[in-house]
Amino acid sequence: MPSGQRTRRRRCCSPLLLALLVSCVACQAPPVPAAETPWDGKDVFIERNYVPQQCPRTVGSGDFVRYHYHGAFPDGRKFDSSYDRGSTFNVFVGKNQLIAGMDKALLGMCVNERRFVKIPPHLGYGSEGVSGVIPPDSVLHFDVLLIDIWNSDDQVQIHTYHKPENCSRTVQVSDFVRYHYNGTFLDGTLFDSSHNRMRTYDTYVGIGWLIPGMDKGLLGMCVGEKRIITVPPFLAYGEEGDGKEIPGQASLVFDVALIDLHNPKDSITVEQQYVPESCERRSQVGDFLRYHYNGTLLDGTLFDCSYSRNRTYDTYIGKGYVIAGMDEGLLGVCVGEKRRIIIPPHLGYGEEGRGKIPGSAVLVFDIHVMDFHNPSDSVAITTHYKPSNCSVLSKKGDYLKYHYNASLLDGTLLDSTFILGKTYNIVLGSGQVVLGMDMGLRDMCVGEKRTVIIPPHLGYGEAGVEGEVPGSAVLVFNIELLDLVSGLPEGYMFVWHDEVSPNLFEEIDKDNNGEVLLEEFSNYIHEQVNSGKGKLAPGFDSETIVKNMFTNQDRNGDGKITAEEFKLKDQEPQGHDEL
Ligand SMILES: *[C@@H]1O[C@H](CO)[C@@H](O)[C@H](O)[C@H]1NC(C)=O
Ligand SMILES: *[C@@H]1O[C@H](CO)[C@@H](O)[C@H](O)[C@H]1NC(C)=O
Ligand SMILES: *[C@@H]1O[C@H](CO)[C@@H](O)[C@H](O)[C@H]1NC(C)=O
Ligand SMILES: *[C@@H]1O[C@H](CO)[C@@H](O)[C@H](O)[C@H]1NC(C)=O
Ligand SMILES: *[C@@H]1O[C@H](CO)[C@@H](O)[C@H](O)[C@H]1NC(C)=O
Ligand SMILES: *[C@@H]1O[C@H](CO)[C@@H](O)[C@H](O)[C@H]1NC(C)=O
Ligand SMILES: [Ca+2]
Repeated sequence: MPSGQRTRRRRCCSPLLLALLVSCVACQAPPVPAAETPWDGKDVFIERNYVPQQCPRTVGSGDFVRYHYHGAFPDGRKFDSSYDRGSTFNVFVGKNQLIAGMDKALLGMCVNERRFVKIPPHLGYGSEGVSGVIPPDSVLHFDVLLIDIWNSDDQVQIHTYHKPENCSRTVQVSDFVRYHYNGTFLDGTLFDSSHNRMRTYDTYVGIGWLIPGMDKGLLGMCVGEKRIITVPPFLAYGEEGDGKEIPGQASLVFDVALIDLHNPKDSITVEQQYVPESCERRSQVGDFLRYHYNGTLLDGTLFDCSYSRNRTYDTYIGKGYVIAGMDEGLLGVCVGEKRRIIIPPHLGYGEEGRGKIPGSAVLVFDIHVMDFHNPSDSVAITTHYKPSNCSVLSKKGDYLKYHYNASLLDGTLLDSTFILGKTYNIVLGSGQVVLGMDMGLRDMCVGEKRTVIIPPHLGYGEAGVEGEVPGSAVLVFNIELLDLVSGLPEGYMFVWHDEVSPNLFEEIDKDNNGEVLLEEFSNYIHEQVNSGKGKLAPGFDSETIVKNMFTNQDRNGDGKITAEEFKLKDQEPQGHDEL
């Protein structure tokens, strides 16, 4: 209904403008600026009431606009208003879809700009007017507020305003992303925000889960990047809008911060950060590992770390005790190694997440391996030095004096005779040391130096030693054997070097009263030892041994041994320890 009709000029004037004119004349003001010269009614009159500071784009011919307007006659009577309908007027500019005056009036406008416009009848509805609404030859006043502009040639516009230092991976088609966003219209009105829901928006990219503009606008983004993605309505919700917050033909502006990124085809990524020079053994399925870790999300948020608990995380690997990605990432490590293991959610905590870990989150574990062993491990012995005449080897019952330094696999010193300044002395095979140590001290000769590695099941077990040895820790002993006193045959605490006297009882029973008291017995045994005829088991308190021997012979417990009670070991029905 645009009108090209020429009509009589100068039909009416705005009362407001007349008033201005009068007042200016009255006050003898300097020459009035061009905009304030009286309107001759030949062309559209435009007054820019508000122009926003930011104006990235102005209306051109062929653009599609959404605007609000209030239309009135010069006397102030309203003839139409978009506000009354509660929705913007949506139309192409410069395509004769508007009255000529409005097509002109909108040109050059910014979003959020407000214009007061006067349209003469020949650029409005002419001498015909609009039946019942606009009388013939009406000048029309419009108060116009521009809400939205786009053009059918528009593409998705991407403006990156923050890019992280490191960007090793960017969003590709079929990736899964988690991001925060604020969605606004071009005029700045917020229509949606992930922050209101207190969680990221999680979706696949490029496969039609999103509006086409977002499917495209997220491509090439890296975690930590922030972008403004401006989407014209034909790549968003189109003519209909979404039926809720988003009206038809609305351009959308998404302020997006990418938090997380993976592809469902991803496996874990392992970045070795430190591998010790000597690495004789690498972890395998079934090994038991102790490690420290920091667990973060891709955006750097720490969700868990072992350090805060002051103890390592201990687990079997490759057996499903930990998340699949960790089970895999912990294979092939050396003791002392540091690695970063990046785990996609399908190998982590999945769509559900857990605790501080959001659903579908990629996990980054920085791990430091303290030690590992296998439950089938025995003691590992490495001999560093062996004397040339190594003929006497340690065996069960021998009394040993040795020096040692004990440490963990990571080198932490636990204990040392070097610090104590004296040897450690034990009877081998008597349960005075942990089983692994007992094994590690066998078949050793004086002067020999060894390293003995003891797995926890042959050491201090899962419990460890409070404040000294961590639970499930592998122990490393460096040992030097200094002295060895051969023990007695198994089961004996005292032996004769020569034949045993046939009248043994009578020899012991010095006063010949037919009874042997402890004192008599003790004197006799010590005499044998001192004269080199007999030998007590080394490494034990001799008084204790003698007392035990006496008690064993004093079968009725009356404190005396009689000839009937007295027996040698080979006469015993089943092994007593003595004689
Ligand atoms: C970026 O990567 C380099 C090399 O991988 C690393 O040294 C640096 O710390 C990284 N910077 C950030 C901010 O992560
Ligand atoms: C969205 O708005 C919130 C709250 O105003 C702000 O903290 C955040 O940085 C904005 N941008 C994104 C991408 O979330
Ligand atoms: C960890 O150890 C440090 C220093 O030994 C101590 O201050 C802290 O309280 C401990 N934390 C826990 C959780 O045991
Ligand atoms: C974990 O973080 C702490 C503190 O930043 C750091 O000292 C430690 O080396 C980190 N551990 C690993 C395995 O990266
Ligand atoms: C043999 O070893 C013993 C210690 O076990 C040592 O006292 C002796 O000197 C050695 N003899 C020779 C010939 O090396
Ligand atoms: C223990 O460590 C000390 C100091 O490093 C060293 O001198 C000594 O030879 C070590 N002892 C053994 C048995 O390895
Ligand atoms: Ca008796």
